[in-house]
Amino acid sequence: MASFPSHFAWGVATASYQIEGAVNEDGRGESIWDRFCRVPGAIANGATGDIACDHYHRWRDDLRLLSELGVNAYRFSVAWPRILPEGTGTVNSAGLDFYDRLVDALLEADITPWVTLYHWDLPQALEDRGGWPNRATAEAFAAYADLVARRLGDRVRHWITLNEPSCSSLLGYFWGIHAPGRRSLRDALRAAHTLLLGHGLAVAALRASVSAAQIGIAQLVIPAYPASDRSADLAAAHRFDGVHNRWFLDPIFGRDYPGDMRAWYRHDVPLVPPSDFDRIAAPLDFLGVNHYFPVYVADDPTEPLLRLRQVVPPGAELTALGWIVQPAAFFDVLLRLQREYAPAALVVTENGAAYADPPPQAGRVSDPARVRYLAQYLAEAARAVATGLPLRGYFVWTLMDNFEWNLGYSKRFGLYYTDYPTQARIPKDSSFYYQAVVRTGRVLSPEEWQPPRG
Ligand code: IFM
Repeated sequence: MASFPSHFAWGVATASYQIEGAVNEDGRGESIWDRFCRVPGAIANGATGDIACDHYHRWRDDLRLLSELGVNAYRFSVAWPRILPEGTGTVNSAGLDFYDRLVDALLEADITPWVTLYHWDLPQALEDRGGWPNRATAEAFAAYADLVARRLGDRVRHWITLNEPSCSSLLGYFWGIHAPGRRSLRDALRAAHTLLLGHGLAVAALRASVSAAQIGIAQLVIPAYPASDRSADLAAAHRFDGVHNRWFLDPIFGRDYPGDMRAWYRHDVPLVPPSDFDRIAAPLDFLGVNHYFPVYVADDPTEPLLRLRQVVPPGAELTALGWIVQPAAFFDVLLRLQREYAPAALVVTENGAAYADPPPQAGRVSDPARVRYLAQYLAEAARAVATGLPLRGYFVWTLMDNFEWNLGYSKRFGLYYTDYPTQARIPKDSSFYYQAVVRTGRVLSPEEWQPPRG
């Protein structure tokens, strides 16, 4: 049985827009997701985050779930439009009060808060001024980070600046399937740069007001394997890696944007002052890794911009999102990050899976596929620890089923089942499994582990 060090951070993760609801309460401003959800056809079944899991009102109950799980860490995000409804300027103190209470209650329950400053809910007012492609948004983000740090920094030591800047820029500004729904490579690359610059400026702001801060960024890492050993496929896989991973990781670790991708993107790469790269590379205490699946990539001359396509190997096991289940790829990611970037520490800030869970029966949900997924991925995390990688924590995505962005409520990732009409949270077997792992600090094989009765 694989084991973890005793000081390991065991947690679950959530994000403001995905769970809070209460979008018009207590002075919260509009976010790009509020606006995007109103675009016909943008979100599955026309869903919105207006109510989501109603966590804004039910957070005390949700904290009880954390205690039930026995986790010692909880990663949540602060909604920028609750704090600064216009993105800059007037502060909405009711917004800060909400997170203030949440932090106090977590500490009382002996759960360490890990605060993400940006998990995709940009104030719409900033999008109206150009959004992330506008360089001024980096300064606005740093000012917001400073504000939150001054309010919570006496109690919160663990900070994550951005969640998955690759998604904010590529899905939001290039493919247009996430808010704000724009489709321009040039804008996406500008957005990526402003996000990274904002990250660097926010790190400086956090260091200035939080003593002994532990600061990181949560990067989505998607390992890309070639679909065949043809050299064109090898190059396509490397290109996918450049688009999704290296473009966002290299500058964080003191490098320029990768040269092969600069050459590929050519005139779409923004011209920026070289000093930006010094700011972006502000030293971090850990690299947050969000990992879910690998991809297999083939060269595709018919695809105009990136000249590649993903293929699914025959017989591959898939989650409800069609994501390939390949636990060994998780170990590869952790090993590679350590070898190529040597971060001070690694923390898995998200890992988990969506499955078509059956409806609850007798107050329980049976989700053997998720139990298996977690067991296999946790075993790889344990292998990373045993190999000597500085892995310091692991957060399951996610506490309870919630608003899965453009997929609305159609996909369930939670350890708890959210019954949206009643807002009941119903434990899935995976919640009991994770509880057992957290309690013992060991990865139990699904075969030897039985869900508790009744
Ligand atoms: O739900 C998302 C989360 O907001 C960011 N990382 C991936 C998760 C699953 O898609």
